[in-house]
Amino acid sequence: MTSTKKNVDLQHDIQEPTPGQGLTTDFGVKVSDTDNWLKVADGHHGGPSLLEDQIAREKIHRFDHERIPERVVHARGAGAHGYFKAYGDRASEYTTASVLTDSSRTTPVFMRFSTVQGSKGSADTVRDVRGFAIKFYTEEGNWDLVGNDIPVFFIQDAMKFPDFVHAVKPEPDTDVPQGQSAHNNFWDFVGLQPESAHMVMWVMSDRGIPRSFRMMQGFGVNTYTLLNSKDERHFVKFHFIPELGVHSLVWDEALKICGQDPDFHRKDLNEAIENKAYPKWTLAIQVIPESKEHEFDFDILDATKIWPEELVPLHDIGELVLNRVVDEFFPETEQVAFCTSHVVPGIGFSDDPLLQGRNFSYFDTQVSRLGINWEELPINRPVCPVLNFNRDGKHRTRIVKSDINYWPNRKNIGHPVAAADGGYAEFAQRVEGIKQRARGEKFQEHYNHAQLFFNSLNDHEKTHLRSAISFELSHCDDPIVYKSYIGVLSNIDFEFAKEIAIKVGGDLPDKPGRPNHGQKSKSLSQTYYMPKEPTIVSRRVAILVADGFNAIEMETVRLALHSAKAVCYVIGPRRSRIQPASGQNVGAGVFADHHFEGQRSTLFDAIYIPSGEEHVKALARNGRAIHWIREAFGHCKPIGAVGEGVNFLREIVRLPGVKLFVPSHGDMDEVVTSYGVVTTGEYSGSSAATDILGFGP
Ligand code: HDE
Repeated sequence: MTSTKKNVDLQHDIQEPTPGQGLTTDFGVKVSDTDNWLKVADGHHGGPSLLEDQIAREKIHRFDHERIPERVVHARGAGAHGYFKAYGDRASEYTTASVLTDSSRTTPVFMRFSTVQGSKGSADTVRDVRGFAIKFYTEEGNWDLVGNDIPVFFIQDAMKFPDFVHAVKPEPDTDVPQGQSAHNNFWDFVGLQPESAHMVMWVMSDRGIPRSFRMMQGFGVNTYTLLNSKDERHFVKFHFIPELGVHSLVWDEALKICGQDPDFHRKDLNEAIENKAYPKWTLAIQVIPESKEHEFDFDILDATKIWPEELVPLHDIGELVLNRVVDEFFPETEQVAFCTSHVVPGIGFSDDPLLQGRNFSYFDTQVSRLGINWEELPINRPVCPVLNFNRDGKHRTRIVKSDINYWPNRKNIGHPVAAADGGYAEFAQRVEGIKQRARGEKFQEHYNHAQLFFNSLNDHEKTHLRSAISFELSHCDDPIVYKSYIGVLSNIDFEFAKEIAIKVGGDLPDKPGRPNHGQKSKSLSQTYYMPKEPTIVSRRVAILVADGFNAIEMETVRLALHSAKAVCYVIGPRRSRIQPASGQNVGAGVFADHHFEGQRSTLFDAIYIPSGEEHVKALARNGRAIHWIREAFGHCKPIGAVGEGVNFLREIVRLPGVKLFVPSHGDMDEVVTSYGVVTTGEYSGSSAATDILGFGP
């Protein structure tokens, strides 16, 4: 692990209790009894409790005040530490920000992923946008890039944010639903706000149910600006591309994992870091020189639009790596606080009306969550010197030894620094106009990019999109709501709108709204982001065994999986030793990590069934083991089997219309007899295993 300046800085605040170390009160006095309140012994019940007991009172007081308000949005989250490193000085043509241009630096980062709708205790795998917030602790101060895993947003103007959030959050009368946008108020709002059409398509696509935080793209979403040493300004969009590719769950899996392991994404992040499979992203930028600001048929400051890569290419400028899990959730992940307004010299804002509102909102919300001195908290404080005359306020911790707390002063302490010496300088932007409540002309167009996104999806992505929207609209019981949304959809794609109308019982639109322009952009389908080399690094493989399995073969396969950096778990009928096939050394048995009921196939990426006659007979008698395999097959996961394992696999996935798919090995029988088999529930529309087995799409 790289020891960054922030890791060193946090060392001062990290306390590591040693075994046998005794308890104290908050004021440092040793505690001799933390289990019994001080009482007047009456010989019967222990007697009345005394208010005098300052030790018990302190314990209860502290407990009573443990909670702080959860974030009004993005309440559910997980965080990790890491670093950012620029690739050479590729970005110096655009910016003076050393964090982006100085490859000799390792800039510490803290990153928090989140869901938007649900409260702090909601499940990880709900359909939602994921937050992708990064705090860069640069030498020039903190830079917070508070992004999402989707490149656009629901609204164009910050003034609509409270309406949007009220509409998507649980309804005010019942406080229902939790961790879901599948309800009347959300679809009512977005049906009446066509500016959200593009974003709704993204959230309903596979992007709304990522397999892992580590397999999501990240986007700054808003348009920022970069300022170079010649005082030239470029508009910029930030993109993070995951090394492992962009991958999603299927909806049936996501729904089940909500119950089977609501912390799936949090655990996945920690598991990967602890196994040293450090999550990694390439930072790429899209830049538009100021002179070209108006050359596009969309407004480049409109956060409901993307900048298609065909028009504005990406430049890779650095990499972001997460390599340390948090030591304690509350002081780090809960108290970390981001502000879009926190930028460093060389990075600036644009007139993007969403960004302008965000720049007000984040500081404000931190004051309500954490108090005015929130930037002094260890996780939030910069690694560079901080000096100013902001003083006092609740929970002030910094002590400044000086008789001066104002500017100007006779000692010249705290003087502003000129831009040439690293002071933050705003770009000298010429502004003139009429004060009015209005949006630009190109902000009025809402469907071109929604169509572009829809057209760019491949067939299975469209199938998933169709079933996601149908699921959500089926949860709306007010017909006005789903009828109105079908109207929005018919402006995106008429045929698609008709299919949804049939599914959810809405009125069929009689004529297309807007004709579909038919254009595509290749980078909008997530399959575009497959890693260059296929990899199973950090993928979870379940090895299903029962007594009598072939342990020697299993260990060979397990070793191979390990060396390819997959994470293997043995699943058996009980969480204890599982005996190997007769004739094999009993010591060669294996201790199961879980039993069949304790974990489900949904929590794994692949399954392997070793050979062994007795073991396969036992699996065949176990309904849950059969379900494991059928479910994994239905979710199109790779299933490897050898010897008797293959026959078993064949038996239980032999279904009318379902083909066993054997990647690259050709004829199955030949493969089966010589090597074993790897198969997946091939996805091919209505005859797919997913449909027949009832596990999707
Ligand atoms: Fe946020 N948003 N947001 N948001 N947002 C918050 O700040 C807000 C928007 C995003 O892990 C809040 O600290 C307004 C876009 C993330 O701590 C709050 C508007 C994007 C996080 C707030 C937006 C985001 C937040 C709540 C419209 C993607 C979690 C708690 C103008 C680029 C950060 C907090 C974390 C959190 C306001 C729109 C992403 C209330 C007013 C667009 C990832 O300040």
